[in-house]
Amino acid sequence: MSLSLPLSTDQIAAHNAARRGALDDEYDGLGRTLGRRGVDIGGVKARLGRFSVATPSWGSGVGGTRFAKFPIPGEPTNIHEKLEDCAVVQQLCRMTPRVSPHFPWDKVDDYRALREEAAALGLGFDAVNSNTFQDQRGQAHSYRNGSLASTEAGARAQAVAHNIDCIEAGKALGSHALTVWIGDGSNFPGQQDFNRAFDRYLDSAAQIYAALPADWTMLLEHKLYEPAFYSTVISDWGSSLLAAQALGPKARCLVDLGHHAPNVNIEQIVARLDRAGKLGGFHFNDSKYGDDDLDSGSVNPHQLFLVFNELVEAEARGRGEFDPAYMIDQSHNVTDPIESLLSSADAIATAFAKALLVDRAALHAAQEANDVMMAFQALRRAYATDVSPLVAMVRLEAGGAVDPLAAYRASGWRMRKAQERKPASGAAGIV
Ligand SMILES: [Mn+2]
Repeated sequence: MSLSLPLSTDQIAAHNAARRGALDDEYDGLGRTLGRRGVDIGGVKARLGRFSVATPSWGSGVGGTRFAKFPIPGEPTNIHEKLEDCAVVQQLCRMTPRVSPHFPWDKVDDYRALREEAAALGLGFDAVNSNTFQDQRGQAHSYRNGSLASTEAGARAQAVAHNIDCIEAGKALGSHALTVWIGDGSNFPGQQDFNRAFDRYLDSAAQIYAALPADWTMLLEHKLYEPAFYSTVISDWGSSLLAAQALGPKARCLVDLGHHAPNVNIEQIVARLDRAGKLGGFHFNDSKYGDDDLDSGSVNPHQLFLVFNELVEAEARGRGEFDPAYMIDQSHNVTDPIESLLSSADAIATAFAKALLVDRAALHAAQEANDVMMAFQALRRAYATDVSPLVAMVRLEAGGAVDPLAAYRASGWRMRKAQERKPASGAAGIV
């Protein structure tokens, strides 16, 4: 299969050549700083170079709020154009080699052909996502009263069948995970029996679980509220963990950073789920008030760092095979989605790089000695380090751009696509 990357490699090479001298200088300076702390920058660079995060197919389109969506010229309107844009992101940052598709939005007739199309763009596929939170044209049963947890047997069976269809599509795409999020819940006290709804969910989820191939993971995504505003069936990590434990070893919990009550200690949830052997994956985004789906690290980069600090701890603890599915899950309402994905990939890599710099021995010794200030300083010193030359060097060595946003703007990609692609609709829709 010959690669057909979307952007000119000559243009990226020229972009990098103009920045190489300054980057080498800054990288060497950081290397000396870290060397004085006993940290080998080459080792950190190698570890960071193995890190990757999936992009969501829907994240390449302009999102919307419940009020409106404002499309931009040249935005993608189908899975083929979405793949092209995800390939632009990957070509520039070299950290997002897989796309996570969402069905039925990304439905095609021939998934093997789609897999080849993606491979030619330098992409593979990550977890497949089902959608039983909205009705599709022509379906027999409505999800108005819920899907996997509905009181209506027909709606439950239809939702189970859709998830099994997603697994089948995923097999052809080379995926190894199914992410299940349901909007089921209630808007009024008394509307729904909490436990009977949970039991119906477990019964439906078990039927999906039974259809999973041996090497697949079923990722259960919880969310506190919305669209149900009084109770949600899989509302928090506790319900998610109970469900994952009931279903079996292939079921794990997925943590979306925006799906918690305000001020919840998400990094502690990460540690607990890892301890239970049920940490399955992440949806990265950021928020100020609720499930805002803002760009990763844009509001609270320190929280992102603390989450990665727990992930590095978890990997070091080595509880079995540690390989969480990382994905960006954002809604880009007021930016060019490619720019937001590039900025987010950079923020995620930055948080991970800083977490790799934590002096674990000093941290653990301070914790054991109850030396509160030095334990805190072990984290603070890592967080305060400017790792941007390291992150840029990893990108450069992988074939990406030193400054992805500048290279993207110079490419004129969106303007070219505005000439070629048909306009997107302005229909609103939270995803
Ligand atoms: Mn999510």
